[in-house]
Amino acid sequence: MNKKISMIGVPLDLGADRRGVDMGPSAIRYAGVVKRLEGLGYSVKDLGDIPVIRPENFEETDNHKYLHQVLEANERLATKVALEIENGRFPLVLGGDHSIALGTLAGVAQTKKNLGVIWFDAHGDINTGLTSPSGNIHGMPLAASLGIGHEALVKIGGYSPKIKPEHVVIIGARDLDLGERELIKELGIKVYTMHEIDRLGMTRVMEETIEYVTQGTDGVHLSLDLDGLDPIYAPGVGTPVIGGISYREGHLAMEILAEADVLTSAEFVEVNPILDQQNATAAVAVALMSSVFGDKLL
Ligand code: NNH
Ligand code: MN
Ligand code: MN
Ligand code: MN
Repeated sequence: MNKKISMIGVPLDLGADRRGVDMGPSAIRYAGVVKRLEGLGYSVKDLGDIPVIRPENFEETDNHKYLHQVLEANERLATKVALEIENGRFPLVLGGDHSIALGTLAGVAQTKKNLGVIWFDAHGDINTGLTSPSGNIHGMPLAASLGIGHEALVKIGGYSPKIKPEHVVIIGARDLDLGERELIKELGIKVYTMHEIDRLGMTRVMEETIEYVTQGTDGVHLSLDLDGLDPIYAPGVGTPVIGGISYREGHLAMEILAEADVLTSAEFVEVNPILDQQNATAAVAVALMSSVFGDKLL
């Protein structure tokens, strides 16, 4: 693994239309992310937060809430991520709601034309304005990154698509909207729902996932939504879904990923400390990061 990490916070909650997740980057820093990664031998440069413009009033464009603000923050994020990669550093992005994957992927895929993506989430985030039940853009970043959806979202960073369906794996899904199920089937995207995780076990799921996302790819991005974990372990998320990945299964997944040594970028999103006690979910995020960056436990 690249030993030079550039950490970028994105205090955006407009993609989830819910206050509190904008404090995710602070909560994760407060939980001690820098010390933890330095303790593992990394040099961590904290680049601070991307500025987010907060509108005075509610805004919506064709079933996309706060489209302009989400676009603006993600354009800035894309530029920053691309620059850090150019400088030979590993981008670690802290959310913020999951719409920030738009900017992260737009930055990463500028140099990685065949990027593998592991989407760890209770949800598919593969809605468009036409299928979204909420109009929340955090439910759309996977579709837009594949080149599907609102023109402006699809074109973040000035190009499209960022990724290809055959390079994506979704892990932990248990709340997929109707339009998402249809698109997943149409595109043939590989999904390990909770059913497959129960059935196969996390070890096999991760071994297959790693094999899959490294076929014909030039890098692997981890997009980890904390709501992939069960709300017992990660209660501080805006859209908790019962029946999720356990604390140890989550760690096992990260440890297997660390061992495979394939990641080239990562983001941890949807931490909402307002909905939390004792900053528990940010602490879980930091613990998972520690595992994925190679903490051996012994
Ligand atoms: N699928 C729902 C929607 O699009 C919920 C998305 N919420 C998330 N996604 N937290 O990860 O509105
Ligand atoms: Mn998500
Ligand atoms: Mn989710
Ligand atoms: Mn739903």
